[in-house]
Amino acid sequence: MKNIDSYTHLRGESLFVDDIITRQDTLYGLVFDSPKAHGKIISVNYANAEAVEGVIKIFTYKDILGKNQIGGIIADEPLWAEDEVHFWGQPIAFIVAETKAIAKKARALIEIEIEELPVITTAREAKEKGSFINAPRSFHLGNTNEAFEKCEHVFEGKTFSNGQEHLYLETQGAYAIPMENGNIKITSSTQGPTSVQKIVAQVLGVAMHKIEIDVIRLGGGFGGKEDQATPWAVMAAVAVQQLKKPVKYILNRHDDLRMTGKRHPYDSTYKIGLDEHLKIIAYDVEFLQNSGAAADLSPAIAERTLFHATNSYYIPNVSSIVHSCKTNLPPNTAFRGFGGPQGMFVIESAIAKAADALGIDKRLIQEANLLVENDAFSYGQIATKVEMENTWNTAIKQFDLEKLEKETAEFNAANTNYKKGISLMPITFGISFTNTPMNHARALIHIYQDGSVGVSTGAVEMGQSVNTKMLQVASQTLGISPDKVKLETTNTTRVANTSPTAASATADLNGKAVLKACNALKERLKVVAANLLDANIEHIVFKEDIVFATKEEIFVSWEKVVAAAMLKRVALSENAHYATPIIHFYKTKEKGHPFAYHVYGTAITQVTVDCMRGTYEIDAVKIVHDFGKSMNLGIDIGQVEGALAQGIGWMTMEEIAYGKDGRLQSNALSTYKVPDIFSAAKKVAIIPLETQGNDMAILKSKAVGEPPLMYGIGAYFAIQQAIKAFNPKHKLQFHSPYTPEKVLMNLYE
Ligand code: MTE
Ligand code: LUZ
Ligand code: MOS
Repeated sequence: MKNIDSYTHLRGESLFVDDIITRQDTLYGLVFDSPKAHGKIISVNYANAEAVEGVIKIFTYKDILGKNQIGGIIADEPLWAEDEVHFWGQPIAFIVAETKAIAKKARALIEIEIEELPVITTAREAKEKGSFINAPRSFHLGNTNEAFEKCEHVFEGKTFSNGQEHLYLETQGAYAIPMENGNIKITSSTQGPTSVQKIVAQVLGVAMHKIEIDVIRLGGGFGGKEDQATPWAVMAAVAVQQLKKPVKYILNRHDDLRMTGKRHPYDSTYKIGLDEHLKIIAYDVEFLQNSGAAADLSPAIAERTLFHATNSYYIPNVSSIVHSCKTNLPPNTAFRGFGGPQGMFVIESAIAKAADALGIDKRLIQEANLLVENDAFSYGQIATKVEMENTWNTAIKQFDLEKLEKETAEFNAANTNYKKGISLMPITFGISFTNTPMNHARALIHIYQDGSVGVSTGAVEMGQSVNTKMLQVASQTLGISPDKVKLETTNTTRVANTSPTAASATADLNGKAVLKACNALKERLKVVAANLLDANIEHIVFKEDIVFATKEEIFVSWEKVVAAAMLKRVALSENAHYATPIIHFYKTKEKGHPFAYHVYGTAITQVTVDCMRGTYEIDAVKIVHDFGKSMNLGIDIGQVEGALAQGIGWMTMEEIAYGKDGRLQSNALSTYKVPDIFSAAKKVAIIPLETQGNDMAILKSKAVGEPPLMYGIGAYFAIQQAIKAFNPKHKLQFHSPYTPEKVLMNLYE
């Protein structure tokens, strides 16, 4: 089944926030943000801006009737700066005008005087100065101190992985309209409708029920709209509360790039110990997360870094610590993988360093340590239904790694100016929000009296096709054709108290709620059908728009059963709740069973480096991925391909640059390069691993949104291999992204 949005997407008919009908009296908002990264606000002069014809009002923190506070996990972030600014791009005021052009003109006329304070842009510097968001977290397994003593080989090193811009096609934005009695309805481009509702209520000083959030779909989120879609909706709502007129605010690309946070850069230090059989006995790692100027989701992201610090390997002695370092950058935020990729880059670097020092293939160390059944993770969960070796061995066999390696060696022997590299990248990714209480969802299903069905859930469609999956669950469970089912918008008045669409768990959580609701409806309809067909309830089957009494060859149409149910006054609506069973986590011990299950996979990446220029091509990425029993292979393969491209971009070309003054230098698409069709892998082959699937996953079809991003890490190590082939004296560096400039330096140093 195709993505149900593909028809309207291709015709340009799909609706996003900026496409919905605006009321005639709509006003337009625009943020005035800090032109300095850190300082005391001495004065702001709004007089000239206010004098522009068509400017209605300029809002500042003084206009807030509730709390000037939007922090989700920690209350450390004002909506609008008060006396101090902490990052370049921090919102200070909100201009509301008759048109966008007027607001823009007014913004240029605001004068601000800031007494500058020292600016911190790197995590290392923040740590030296003791600037943190919160206390560090650490996980421990076994005893690393004792274990290192016994190791045959011990290696230490440092790594750096840079941030990443989400670059959702649809920029951030919201449209707020006044309803009666001070109620406000907001159409928002958010992954978290409930967070928007909650924070709007808090800032306005009103009850949550006065605020309705509606989400049609997002033009991409990638984590960038899990928390950071909120401020714009709140600002529009503050203006609506006081002006009683609709207010729209859609950020332009420059403003969005400058003001929003990105993937967290990490500075890390590791120590790895191996025995004579290449078994990793001990691993010690310190992560310095560059959190930016406020907590945002950083504490949760830091936690996931620890969960994935050992990637797909069993290591009996682990000691890991993460510091969320407070810097003067925009608060960094969720991004596909949520800290997991940053953790995995370090262990892969440690293994590469060890292999290089020992003069062996990295693959041998990887292979000797792959996770197997009943191995313990450092956080206490015991790995079960492990498919790690299965994906690894299948990839090696199906893609004939031996032949690929032979071809690479032959090519490198025959060419001086071009070198090829090859790498293997295993992934193991935990599915569930690491914060256990977030793992629940609801669905509300209406069967209308003509037999058509409307499905509402807490899931937000952002291109990942979750709506299509929800539709499949409903149509399969009710035994009706897909065109009888409609997916409604995501709305807080229909489905309340939702977790954000995140953690790759949306289809599982919301899908299980849809399944439950449909089964409950079916049970009621079975009684009606049994009555109509004069048959036994146990024999009633719903299939292809017909309700059968099996064995008896007696049947009636779905529509007739629904119509009969209506006459018999049977409830045709159902609201179901699903909460993931089993999972738990004890924060005081840092142990538990946080994940419903893990997703596994292996990627083989082949690259060719042009050793004159430092440029490179990704020749092929060959993947064996554990989809469980995929409910929609077209969609799931699309997710793998997209995540892979995004992961390769993060590792190779996307270079976020801030000046020492904290100003974003890569502030446009001319200075920030994302993968395009020319830099995409020339070939991508994806083999679904054959398994029985997992019952914790919706219809046994495993979560797929984030895990494949980490296949992109393989590109870094394949490029490194090619460099090494050209320059055997090269001292390996673990500093991503591997831009052509860096590759060139590495080839000749
Ligand atoms: N795919 C598209 N096309 N657009 C997106 O914004 N977000 C990713 C992933 N795939 C995203 C995407 C992220 S960060 C997550 S967490 C998951 O989708 C969320 O959706 P799911 O839980 O339904 O997988
Ligand atoms: N968001 C979140 C996430 O709040 N908790 C998580 O564990 C998570 N994991 C991945 C992506 N987003
Ligand atoms: Mo995804 S980073 O969980 O939005």
